[in-house]
Amino acid sequence: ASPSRILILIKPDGVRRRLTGEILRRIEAKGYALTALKLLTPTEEVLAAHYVEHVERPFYPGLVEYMTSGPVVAAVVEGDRVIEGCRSLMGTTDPTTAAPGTIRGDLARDWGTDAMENLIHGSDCESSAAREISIWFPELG
Ligand code: YYY
Ligand code: MG
Repeated sequence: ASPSRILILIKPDGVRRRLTGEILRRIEAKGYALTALKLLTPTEEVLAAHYVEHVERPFYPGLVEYMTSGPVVAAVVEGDRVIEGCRSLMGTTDPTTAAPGTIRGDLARDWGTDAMENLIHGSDCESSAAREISIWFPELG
């Protein structure tokens, strides 16, 4: 298969807890390539575009507070079936029950905050990857 791309975010808890290197190490160790990388604190406008499917959900205000609480690392990662591969590396959304061996399962837990602090975002399909890459890396367009 031809290589595909995914938008990865290391969320503010990951940067704050000095897990950026560990998370990128796991992605690179799997054989995927970083093709773009930056550190920034997201605006509410960027998050509303990124989480367009969630803006009306009850957890959205807490999600915005969490995601704007500090810098995130945004990356474009490339490789064969990289979306399936990275989603598998990440583990399920809820860090408490994410499988051991996954990024969320090994490194995250429920901290009792309003937001689900689960360390990492990865696009869930090719169309959302393309949409999210254009939001976080407009200069690549
Ligand atoms: O793709 P993924 O991050 O695993 O989960 P999504 O269902 O797309 O939700 C995005 C984001 O929203 C999730 O990482 C945490 C937060 N969230 C939440 O706080 N509470 C929920 N019930 C569902 C999602
Ligand atoms: Mg998602």
